[in-house]
Amino acid sequence: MIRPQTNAWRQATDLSGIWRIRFDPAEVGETDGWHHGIGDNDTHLIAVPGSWNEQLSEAGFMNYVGAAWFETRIMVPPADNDGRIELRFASVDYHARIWLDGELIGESGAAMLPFTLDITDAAQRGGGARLVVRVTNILPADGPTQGITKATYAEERRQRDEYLPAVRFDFFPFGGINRPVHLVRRPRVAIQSYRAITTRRDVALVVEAPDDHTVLARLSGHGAAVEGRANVTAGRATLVLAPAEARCWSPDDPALYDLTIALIDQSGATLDQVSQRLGLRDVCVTGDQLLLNGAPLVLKGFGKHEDSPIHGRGLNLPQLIKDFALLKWTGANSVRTAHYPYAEEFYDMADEAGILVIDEIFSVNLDFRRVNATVLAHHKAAVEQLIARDRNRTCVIAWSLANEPGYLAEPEYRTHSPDYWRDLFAHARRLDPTRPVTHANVAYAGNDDPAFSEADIITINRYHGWYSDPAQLDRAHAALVADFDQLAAHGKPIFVAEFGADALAGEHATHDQLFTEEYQARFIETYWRAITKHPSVIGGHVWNFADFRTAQHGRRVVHNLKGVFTRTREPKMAAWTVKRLWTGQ
Ligand code: GCB
Repeated sequence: MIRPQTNAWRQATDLSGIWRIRFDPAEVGETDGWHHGIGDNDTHLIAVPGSWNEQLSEAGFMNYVGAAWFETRIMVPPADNDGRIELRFASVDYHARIWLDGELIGESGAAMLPFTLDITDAAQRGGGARLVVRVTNILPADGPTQGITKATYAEERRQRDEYLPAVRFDFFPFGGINRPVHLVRRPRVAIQSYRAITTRRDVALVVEAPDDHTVLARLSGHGAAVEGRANVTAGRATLVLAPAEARCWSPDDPALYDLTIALIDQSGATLDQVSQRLGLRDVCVTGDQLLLNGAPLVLKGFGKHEDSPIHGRGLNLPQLIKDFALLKWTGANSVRTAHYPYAEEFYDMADEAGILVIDEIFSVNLDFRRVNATVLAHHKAAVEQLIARDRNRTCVIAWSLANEPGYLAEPEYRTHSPDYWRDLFAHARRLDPTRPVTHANVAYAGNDDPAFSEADIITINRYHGWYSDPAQLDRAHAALVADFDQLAAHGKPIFVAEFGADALAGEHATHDQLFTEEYQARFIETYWRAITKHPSVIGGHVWNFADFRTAQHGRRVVHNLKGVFTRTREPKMAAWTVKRLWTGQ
């Protein structure tokens, strides 16, 4: 998959701006012909990208889960025989159907992932066109994150109608066009895709393009410029670029090179060119260690969310810059994209800043009473799309295929999941043999979680001292060490992907008291002591980087308050604690 980019051969026009939206709770839009235009009644202005919830809370849409129709006008460039025109949506949450001048041009349920529609033949060239997108934030029951319906409430051990909106996860189901939309013009004869596999010394490229052309690739930076050339046969060209004195990429020295790949015809003319920034590094698991460039890693960092005031889950570039500054300030070297693929700009920043990324698919709390072949097929498709999008990312060091499956400790998890994991992990490894694959285990699924036998890293989320043994840190420490000792029998690296305590900024106590800043700080320090002492544990991620909005229910005070920063990014005491633990200052 090639990202929208602008150069002499490709043009990407960002369609971000103020669009119009019309909500459709009764789902009459299609029969009433809204795809020809959403009309003037009951419409609102809305920023794209952005979630509708907080933008339009005064109009009553804070908790809206359902269909909504977006409309804008686009300018389609004049016809040219050498070009294709595409619309590229970086993510529409969670499902989209798209019409151009009343004609259906496509749909996608790829939640939190991009999709592209070729509109070369559909669009009237050289004029304005009406773009209408029907979005719904209802999750289907058979996706890798299963949606919830009234019908399934009864089966849940928890009363899901305690939640507004009803969700099966602990974050807010923000709806909307949450990432940019681009109108892309690319050459008709073009580079289709490429794979860049790096070591510490070189990059091996596999470029997919039409036969009888030549691929010319160039890697430059840090005083080096190397070129390679290969002919395309059977749809691919392969070559290796090796700078004479390669400089490795790492969190301490995130040295990136500029990679450009050009497609040349037999007369020597350049038909297409794509580029990206790329670092030279390798990553692997050996015994119970995770190695970056041959040296054992200690992962220090956070689970995050894409969440900010007013934007919701919508791309918020100033906050992205701020978040990376705060990550560096704490001394973090890594992040897990809990619990879904993030915007591509996040990975740009991680590549530049030297933040290692555990890239997670959108699969939360998979309930194995309702897992079937269709769920598995959708899960595999999502893994495929994630890897297609992010496989050339230097920062991505591992794939996480699920967060907390078997969360209800349902007996079906033991019986049905082994085959499911075998199939899913093998699928991910086939698509990318170069990175470790893991999943985040919940305590209810046990230290003998069936997924562990497939995983390269034993990843766990633990809340001893919070959801169990509240305010008892000695017991929490003992329980965590007992987990580590049991898990070490797998003979693989152990990683604590979540540990944390809620703190309401400004709440204090001299004794251990839940929800105080002191307790959150002491909780993190206690866990960190155990994490750094155990030889098989390769690090931990505090849950969470910042407070984030959740559905409303009795156990959350507006937000999940486990952030070491507030939702508006002020530090709590715990932020200073992690800074001291991770930087020694
Ligand atoms: C978890 C989940 C995460 C929740 C967190 C919590 O285990 O993976 O999504 O937000 O616990 O705070 O309860």
